Amino acid sequence: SKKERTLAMIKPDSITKVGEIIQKIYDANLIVTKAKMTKFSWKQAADFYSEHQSKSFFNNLVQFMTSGSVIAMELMGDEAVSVWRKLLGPTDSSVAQKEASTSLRAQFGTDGTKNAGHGSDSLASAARELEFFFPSTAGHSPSSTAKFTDST
Ligand code: YYY
Ligand code: MG
Repeated sequence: SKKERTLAMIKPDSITKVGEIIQKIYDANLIVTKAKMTKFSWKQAADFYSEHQSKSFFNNLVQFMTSGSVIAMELMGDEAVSVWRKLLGPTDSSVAQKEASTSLRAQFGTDGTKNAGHGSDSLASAARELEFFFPSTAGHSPSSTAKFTDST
């Protein structure tokens, strides 16, 4: 198995569960190597989910993602991308709640939109999404890379 990095996010509905979620991450042999608590603007949430901009659920999704704070984390470990998505469970929390094995979306999510967390779906997505929250500055001017710099 190979060491990977992935972007995990605790969504606004589960922000108070951060302790339990970090414990599950640790129990799954992943470590949190970066973390940031922040709040999406409408534009930032729409940019983050731009692959879904043509979907019927897009406005509901952006509405939910801007409804409170989120915690973005870089996770590292063997097969981090798939291990974290497995911890999350099925996208729709009501489906997750019907599965035999428990998952974060089963425990903390509500429905197909309010579903507790996000996980990158591939190494390419992970690279893009990690850069979104934790921009590297090497070889770039800060203004062109700081996509998620707090305004305060
Ligand atoms: O990667 P994952 O989060 O499991 O699902 P996606 O298909 O990428 O959808 C992203 C996000 O959009 C999902 O976590 C909730 C929301 N969503 C929704 O509100 N309604 C749907 N029918 C499908 C997805
Ligand atoms: Mg996805």
